[in-house]
Amino acid sequence: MKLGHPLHRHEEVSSTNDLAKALAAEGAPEGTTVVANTQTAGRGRRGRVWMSPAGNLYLSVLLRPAIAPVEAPPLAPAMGLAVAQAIEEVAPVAATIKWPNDVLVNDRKVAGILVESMVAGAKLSAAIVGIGVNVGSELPAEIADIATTLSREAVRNVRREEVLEALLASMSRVYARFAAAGFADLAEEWSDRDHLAGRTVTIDTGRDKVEGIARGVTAAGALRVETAAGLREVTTGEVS
Ligand code: BT5
Repeated sequence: MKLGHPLHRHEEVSSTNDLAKALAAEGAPEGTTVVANTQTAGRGRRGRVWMSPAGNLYLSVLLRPAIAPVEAPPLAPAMGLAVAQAIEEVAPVAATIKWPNDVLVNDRKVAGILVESMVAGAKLSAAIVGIGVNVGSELPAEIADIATTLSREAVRNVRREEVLEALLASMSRVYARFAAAGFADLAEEWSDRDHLAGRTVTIDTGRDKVEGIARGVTAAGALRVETAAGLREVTTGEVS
């Protein structure tokens, strides 16, 4: 499966995920991709804002994996691996992945991933993988301390198009492996880039707060946390 076909390019959109969702609802095929130069309502998880100044990369890829909705969570870390690989192809940097969905360079966020599932009955009809990569635009002051751009880290002018090309290729490779063998096939490579391993974390799962030391990911893409009460596996949540 070569993702990125058909490719819909826009100068400005509300959110590429919204356009991809609308295309999915109209029956667009797997691989359909929406790219924009800027977003007026870019979003992260849980209603957070994704700052989207012009010139960075904002894209959404429509996937139609043959999995149940409960099997969708590992798609985010899987795509995180694809983003990290693409970044390392275009820039001489080491990219780490902060479970479940952040990609960091030198401890600062350079890319974020938002996977939104579309469900029809008991089935997953589509998964929209939205990715924002800070390529080279000046970042807003609010995130200056926590975020960075590829051009800054690479100390050269990285082009949007080269990132897009590398990203669509790495996503295609990773997705093919995910579809064939699940996250298990990616877990080892993911672990090589695990930003949280060995760190003390607090995870808000929505139901409770899990505190402990991050001990890597499971074959199912869950985060393993060593707590005072023993090992816990967290499928989704917010890490702080
Ligand atoms: C994410 O959310 O990291 C997922 C971001 C996904 C963005 C893409 S862009 C294309 C597609 N269309 C959309 O509308 N969204 C997707 P989350 O883990 O909730 O992180 C959000 C937090 O990251 C914010 O609260 C800020 O602290 C920080 N942030 C916001 N904009 C940022 C940026 N440009 N670079 C780095 N960090 C940012």
